[in-house]
Amino acid sequence: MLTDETNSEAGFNATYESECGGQLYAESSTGFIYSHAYYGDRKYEKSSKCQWEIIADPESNVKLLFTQFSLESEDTCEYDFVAIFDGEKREKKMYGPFCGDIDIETIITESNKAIIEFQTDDTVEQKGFIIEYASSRPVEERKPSKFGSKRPSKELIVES
Ligand SMILES: [Ca+2]
Repeated sequence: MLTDETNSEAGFNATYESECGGQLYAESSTGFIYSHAYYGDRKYEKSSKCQWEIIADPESNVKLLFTQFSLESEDTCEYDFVAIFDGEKREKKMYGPFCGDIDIETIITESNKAIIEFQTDDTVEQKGFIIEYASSRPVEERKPSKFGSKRPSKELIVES
């Protein structure tokens, strides 16, 4: 993983170069996101900014489970943090920012897309995180199942 450590001014316009992040598809089987390539062997990188887009099929949601989480701790999580956005529009719904050593409950998006942002500053690194992701069907799905119908299959329905 390459990160650009020439970040001069902290702020929203700081530019970073990074090999991390990417676009992933959520399926019913679980996938894993690591904060960095050498998770477990090394701490995460300084001055990095990573963004993962996780997309489920249009009728599903994205389920995220933080199985490991250890970032530099700070009261308002300004130094190193993870933030989760629900859907295409960033202002729609945000979870976090998260930092420190915390237990985060499972997050299930309302849309079929989750954006995970991971940003670090230029001092103090920690172990990082592992996030499991998978697609999740909405609980209140009202569509009748084609295969779950109890109506006799040979019955003809005539609409008058
Ligand atoms: Ca840091």
